[in-house]
Amino acid sequence: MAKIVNGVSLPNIPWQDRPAGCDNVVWRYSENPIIKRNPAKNCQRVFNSAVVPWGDEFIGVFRADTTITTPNLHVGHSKDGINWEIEPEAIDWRDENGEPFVSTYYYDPRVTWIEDAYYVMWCTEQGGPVLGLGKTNDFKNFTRLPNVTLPFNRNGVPFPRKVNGKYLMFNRPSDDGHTPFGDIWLSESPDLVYWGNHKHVMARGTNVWWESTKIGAGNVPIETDEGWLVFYHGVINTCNGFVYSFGAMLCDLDDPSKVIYRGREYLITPEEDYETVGFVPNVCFPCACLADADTGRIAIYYGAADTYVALAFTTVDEVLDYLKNNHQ
Ligand code: BMA
Repeated sequence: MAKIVNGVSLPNIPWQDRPAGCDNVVWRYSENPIIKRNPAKNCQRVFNSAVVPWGDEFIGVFRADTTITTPNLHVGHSKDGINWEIEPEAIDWRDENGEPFVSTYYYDPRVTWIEDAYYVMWCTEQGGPVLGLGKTNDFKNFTRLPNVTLPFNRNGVPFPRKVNGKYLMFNRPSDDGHTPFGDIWLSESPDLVYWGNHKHVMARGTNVWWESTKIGAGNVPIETDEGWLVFYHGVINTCNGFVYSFGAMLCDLDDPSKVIYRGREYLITPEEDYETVGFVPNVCFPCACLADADTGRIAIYYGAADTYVALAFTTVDEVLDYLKNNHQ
């Protein structure tokens, strides 16, 4: 039995057992999508969002596209991790002196507790898409730190703790368009400001077509006694455009640039109407997981068709067992 390490007990994690007759490693919540169109004022489409436990409840940072389509980040609250209330006003980011620190867009947030605060990493604008970083302790006051990359980089995922004395993040150097290429890289920092020692982790697939165009880390890595567990999106370019699926990988605990297992198949690919029909059809894009250290249950939050938030389930054992038997 694989174990979650440095995790929390989450007896109230959203959960459904695998449906009878289904033998998928990851299975969808039957009432998906959990966030539908226009869930709050100023939020026309909410997707690709990040959630964390908050006392006995849950809280999160949500990507919300507006009536001018430009995305903002909004706080959302939930008692059960399924029914969410999204705040109508976007997060009011301030710099370390309390002055407004405004960018033209904010998207694909990840959130994790690191040492003293909840840190948010997302894609923002500074001469092109770059990764932004900020922190909060109360989800009311948000402080921005300097942006962490040069252009162009739009997929950043922080680790929940230092490894060998360094903060880490997965990221994906890319281009200024819709990025027809992209691999997963690991960067480290002594202070969350200066980032370097960049290491190539994993290239897009070659003979495995579902991830042949680009790949990008999804959730903040889940620490298990066998390695860091990460769901990652993989993209294929079809004659009708990109299709985003997701699979899983396990990285070395001491050096996460080393991939122990990379799953061969996708675990979720667009199949349901809410995944295949929307603002951008055929997108399943994981940005967050909740994980219960007691049972090994995992709830995966993913954006569907750049329009909805959806939920899927698995367990640490199921995924690791799968990765051991079906890796590339
Ligand atoms: C990526 C990002 C994601 C989006 C995806 C599919 O480049 O913009 O936010 O889900 O494209 O449109």
